Amino acid sequence: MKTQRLTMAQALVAFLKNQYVERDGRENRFFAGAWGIFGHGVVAGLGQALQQNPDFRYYLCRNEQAAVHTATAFAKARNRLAAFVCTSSIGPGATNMITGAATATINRLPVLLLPGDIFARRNVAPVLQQLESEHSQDISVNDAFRPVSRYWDRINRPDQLPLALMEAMRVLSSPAETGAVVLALPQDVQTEAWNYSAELFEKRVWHIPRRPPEGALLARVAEWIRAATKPLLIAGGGVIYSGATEALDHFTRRTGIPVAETQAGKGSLPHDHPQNLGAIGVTGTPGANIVARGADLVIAVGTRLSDFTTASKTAFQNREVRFINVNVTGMDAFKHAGLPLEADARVALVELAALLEGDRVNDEYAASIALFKQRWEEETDRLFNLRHGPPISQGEVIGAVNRAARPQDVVVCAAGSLPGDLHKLWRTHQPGGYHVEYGYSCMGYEIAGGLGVKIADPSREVYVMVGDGSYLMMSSEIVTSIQEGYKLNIILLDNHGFSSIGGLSQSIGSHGFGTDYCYRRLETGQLDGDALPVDFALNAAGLGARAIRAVTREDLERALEDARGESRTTVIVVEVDKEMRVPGYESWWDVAVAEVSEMESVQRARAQYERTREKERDLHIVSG
Ligand SMILES: Cc1ncc(C[n+]2csc(CCOP(=O)(O)OP(=O)(O)O)c2C)c(N)n1
Ligand SMILES: [Mg+2]
Repeated sequence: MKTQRLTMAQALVAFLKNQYVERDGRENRFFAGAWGIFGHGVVAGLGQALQQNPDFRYYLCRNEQAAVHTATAFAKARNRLAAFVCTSSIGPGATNMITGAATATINRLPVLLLPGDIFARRNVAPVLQQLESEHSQDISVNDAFRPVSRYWDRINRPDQLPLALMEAMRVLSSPAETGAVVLALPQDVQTEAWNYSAELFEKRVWHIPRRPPEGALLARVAEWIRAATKPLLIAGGGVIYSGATEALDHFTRRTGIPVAETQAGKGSLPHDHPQNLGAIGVTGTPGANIVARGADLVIAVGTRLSDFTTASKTAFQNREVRFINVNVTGMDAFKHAGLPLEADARVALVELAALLEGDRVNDEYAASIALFKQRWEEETDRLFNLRHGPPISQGEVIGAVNRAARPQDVVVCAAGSLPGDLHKLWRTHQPGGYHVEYGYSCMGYEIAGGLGVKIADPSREVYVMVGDGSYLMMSSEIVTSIQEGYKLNIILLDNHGFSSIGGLSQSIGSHGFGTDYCYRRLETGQLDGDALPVDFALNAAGLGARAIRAVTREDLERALEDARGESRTTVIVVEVDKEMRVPGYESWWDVAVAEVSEMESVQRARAQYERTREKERDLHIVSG
């Protein structure tokens, strides 16, 4: 057998360089390189291996969590057909990646994490940053990755590597199983040499399957659709990842079945598509939510059916409603006691469209959809042109950014009040044009994620919309965007705290307690003093970005134009009125209110809460 004598870390990099994926006959290299921050746990092993493999690019980030977000956003923007590796030292560098791992796994996005780990040899323990345990030597902080990863392993001997790598690739390339994959690498083992079989380093192409639907089940699905009078299709992220957007367009035009989009599914159809009712659920449009309420059939395609989509299981009130779940993941296919059509979204939609030839929704239903769409256009225009303030309204800022962006450009967001407002208002033109991480809704994803989106396709302008809270949590990757020459347009909406959780706090009777960025006042002992004087423009300029302050809508429009002509990351800081919110429409979110309290406002909120909760439906089993 031909062998090659390499350190475990060198073998790992040599392997990663040669992994390819192929779908529909199109092939590409799977890993685009490695992100990381070196420390003693990785510098002599993986760090050395990366140095001698310059064709596997190493990217230095500012924060390990951010690097995982960048990698995750990259994979999302590439429809999971490419990914990054993220590495860290042992200890804090590793645990910094845990939040990123959870974000990737919850969003079903591939990322390979290679945290350094404590010595397998053990004789020098405890090493710097080692978590000691009284009951085992076989524990390190990297065990904390186990629940947030889809595959987890620790390479305690160099010869364990090949098997682990095959398992890692199996999971990363699987549409059904993908998420964060963690290979914990003890720092001594990384540097140990082994005679690896040369076969390990040959080019390997992983086929991405398009699972076809089972024939009998597909016929039943078609039967259910034909029998329905008020069907609604929910498009989730799976539609986009599977490249099923054209198939969806064809299916809905042919059948007239309206489509509602989840956060991950937004952009499945252009906003002005005749069957696109827009966002569904807690952050949905009136049309999508009213249609959902009365629907007798819900065809959920590529969606996890999270509480934001189902309005905490209050969205579907028709007593006869049934679910068909088209999904590659069994867990999702079986939700809501639905008919589980475990299949690739594109194949399923193409085959269904053929089976439903000639079958269309009735004229009355079609007319109601057109009317909902027209009214929603009017409502969006109203919110885009409020002419409130200054400080101007968040809806008006979204309108200005939406108008400034070209059809192929991308908006990126993750947490705060922006995702809900964007879900409702953003007019998406092309798949991938709307990139909002709302599985984990992780504050700090925005700028780091925007960088990943930009790397995935530098021809698209990236508009990162970020609240002051998220910006303060993680703006570090502005520096990385400048280092790498990837330009971001960052629009920072400053409302001096949390509009989102502040509003939620008011709705549960707590008056926004603890959600404003204000000085603590001696008189009250509370954070209810003047607003803190954070100068975001100065901060962004200090990190190397071009910074522009905007007060009025006209300022903002000019700034967006300036930013377009810029070659480096530009941060536009605009103050928005926290209380001038985009309303909710025909929906509800279950956030449990205190059952007993001395506060009357809380008691009132609780009474209201108990009434609304009665609408929750656990399962949708229809007898017969
Ligand atoms: C890491 C993390 N911590 C806490 C939360 C809970 N949370 C959701 S939105 C939010 C406030 C975000 O503030 P900002 O970015 O200013 O947006 P705004 O609510 O003002 O629109 C918080 C604390 C979260 N989603 N992520
Ligand atoms: Mg804010």
